[in-house]
Amino acid sequence: MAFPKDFLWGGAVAANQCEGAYNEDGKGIDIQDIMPRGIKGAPTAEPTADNMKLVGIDFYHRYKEDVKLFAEMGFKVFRTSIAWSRIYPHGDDAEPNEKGLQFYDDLFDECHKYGIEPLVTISHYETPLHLAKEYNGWISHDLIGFYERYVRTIFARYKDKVKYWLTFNEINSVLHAPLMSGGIMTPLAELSKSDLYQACHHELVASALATKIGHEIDPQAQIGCMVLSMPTYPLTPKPDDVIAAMQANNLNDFFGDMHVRGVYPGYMKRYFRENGITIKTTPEELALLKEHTVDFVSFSYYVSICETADKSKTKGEGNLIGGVKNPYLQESEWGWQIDPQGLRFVLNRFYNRWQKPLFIVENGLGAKDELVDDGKGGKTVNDDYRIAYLNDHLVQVGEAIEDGVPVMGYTTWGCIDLVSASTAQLAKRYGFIYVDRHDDGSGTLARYRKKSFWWYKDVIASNGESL
Ligand code: BGP
Repeated sequence: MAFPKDFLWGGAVAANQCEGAYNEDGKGIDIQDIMPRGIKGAPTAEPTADNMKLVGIDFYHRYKEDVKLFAEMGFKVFRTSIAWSRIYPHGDDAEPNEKGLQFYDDLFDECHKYGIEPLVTISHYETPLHLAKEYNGWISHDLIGFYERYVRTIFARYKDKVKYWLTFNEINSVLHAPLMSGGIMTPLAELSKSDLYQACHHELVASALATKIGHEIDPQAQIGCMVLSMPTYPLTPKPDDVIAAMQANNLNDFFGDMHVRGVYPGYMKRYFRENGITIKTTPEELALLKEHTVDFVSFSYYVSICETADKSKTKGEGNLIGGVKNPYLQESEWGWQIDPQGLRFVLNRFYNRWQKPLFIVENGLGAKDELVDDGKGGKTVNDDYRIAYLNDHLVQVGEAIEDGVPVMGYTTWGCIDLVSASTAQLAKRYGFIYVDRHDDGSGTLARYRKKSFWWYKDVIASNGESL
């Protein structure tokens, strides 16, 4: 497998899913602190003890041990997010919280100690709760100004420590999970498409603004967008199905189109027209979008789906966006269909469409793991299923590179076990490192290397030759 010499191998997490310490050192409450059931359950009025994210895996206090383990695997890059509410506890505060800023200084220093480059998501489903309650999240135009203040602070503070930035995690997910993704308190069923696309417009403008500000503060900064990739196949070769799949792909690729080309595409104007969607934009915002496009496109990839014009077909599960099931694919314990070749397909498609370097910043298998004796006096997880999943996907990344696609790097999702976003459970594990913590609140929080830990170490050491 011909991976480039400077390929960025690593792993990814998000602050809210691993840090814990939800109210320490001046952190404000964010929307994850009131979502104990993930995207499927109603939010609570206050943080409740059954919310696994309040403690997470205690990364806030144990990051040194964890970064050391990442270094042992040979990580070149570590993706995490900055929790907005550690920096601006309410989101609209006049001054940032120094203790929150210091935490990320220390974390990034720890990464650099081992030659690990941080890859930072500016906003990963972590809108400060106050912005959700007072402004209804990204529905409000005011959020652009609060986000601007936040990004100015972090770009200025970390410009010598962070080279790679992502503006919004899975920006397209606001259409499907408005509270989690956009801090929008109005339930999805009560939101009009105009509301949702207005929120998208605000995030897209904020993203362009972040790209502008980031480049002004540090001309060397590499700033990317992050989209939830959802390659959609026609269920049959029937032309009606092919067009249905094309339309589904367009609606998803709209977010990448906006970040790369900076203009509302014709297919989107038609979609707005035919669905009675109206949004407010200003000439200044449209100019900003056009002028400040991204340096690279990053994306998550877990599943592909099918689309058909036949509305009687039932939909399966997927990360946030379900789709019609593909009869040729197996699925995970959570019903997510497994399609390694879909990753080669989407890499080719995105590159052909955007001609930008691509970064796979999430891919992995959520599974129930069993901690067993390793026969040497310690404990491990024999996660051959995870190794098979990741190996098959990386082989397809290698194929895409052979196809001529410039791939900057690959960070597996949840390189250490963490709290799942959709289910809010720890039982759905992704890591190379097992964390002894369970959904009933028990566990010592001790860390154990899984079999996949050694496998990934070999992959990185051989730059993909071992695949
Ligand atoms: C993506 C999110 C992540 C992550 C991942 C896996 O949609 O960006 O935050 O959690 O999906 O999903 P889950 O945790 O629901 O298995």
